[in-house]
Amino acid sequence: MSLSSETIDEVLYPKIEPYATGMLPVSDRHTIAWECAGNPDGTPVIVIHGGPGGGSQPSYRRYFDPQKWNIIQFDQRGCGKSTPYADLEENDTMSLVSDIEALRLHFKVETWHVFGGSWGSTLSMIYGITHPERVRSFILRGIFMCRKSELHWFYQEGASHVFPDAFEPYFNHIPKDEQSALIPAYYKRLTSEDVEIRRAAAKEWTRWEMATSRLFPDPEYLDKAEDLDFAVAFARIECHYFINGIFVEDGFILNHTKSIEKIPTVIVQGRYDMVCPVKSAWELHKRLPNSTLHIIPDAGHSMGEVPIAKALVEATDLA
Ligand code: STX
Repeated sequence: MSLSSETIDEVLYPKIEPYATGMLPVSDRHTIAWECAGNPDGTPVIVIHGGPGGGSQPSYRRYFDPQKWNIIQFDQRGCGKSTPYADLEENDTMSLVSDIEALRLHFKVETWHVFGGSWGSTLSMIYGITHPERVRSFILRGIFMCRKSELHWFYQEGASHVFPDAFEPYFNHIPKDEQSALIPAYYKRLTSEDVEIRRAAAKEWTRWEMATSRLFPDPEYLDKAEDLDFAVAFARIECHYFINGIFVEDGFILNHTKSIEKIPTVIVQGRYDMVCPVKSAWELHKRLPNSTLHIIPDAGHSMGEVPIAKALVEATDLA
């Protein structure tokens, strides 16, 4: 269901296969899966997926003109095809930043465009703050700065006021005496020794996120939570990052916008984004004089929503 008369297939580029894939060892423990698609001599763009723990998807290539772009995708530590799967050791924000640099060096790229939504926007910006000279432009969606206030809004109380029906099973999965702190309660279960406890918690955690990601919930999207192999990595890795405050000080991104303020930035943000409310995009835009903010009036959080997809394709066409 959508307000738009166009379909997602009409606004995105056609499906393409990668022209190269591989695995890059980044530590004694972790190996990162990567894929390149489009034009090997095209303008390089690194695609940074969400979660953390969501993994990159073939559909993400479709936001780029394959003649123009050399599209580089990878799965962050512990998810997608990266190994070891769902592993939380040596899995932190600055390690992911150094993995992105390892990929850049591997592909002999001097500078590239950085494309990311949701947690992908968080990591894109932290990468840019750490290595500003490597970023030609940012194309960001569903801005998430992972502050305590944003985590509280989505995982404790806030989005619950708009989606009380979807919130109920997520909330009731946790016994009463732990309900005042849902992230720690889920963390305990997602890291339990008992695989059934882990899987049951992963399913509720993931369902909550999938049910709230779109203005018009999509049953196909909800099925992601039924895929427990996906859900276990997604929920465990997300919860691990969040309980650790993404391993940086609260407000890190807004405190460091000075280092990225010259980088051309396009922000695409759904007005009715319940996972990452538009306030964060607004605050970021105010701090980045070289940014353009597109608030999409008829969309939520997901890049799979037609009006969001359309705005993202316009941005990559113009970049
Ligand atoms: N997490 C937001 C996020 O980055 C708080 C995200 N939510 N769903 C996703 O990512 C996937 C599309 C990767 C499943």
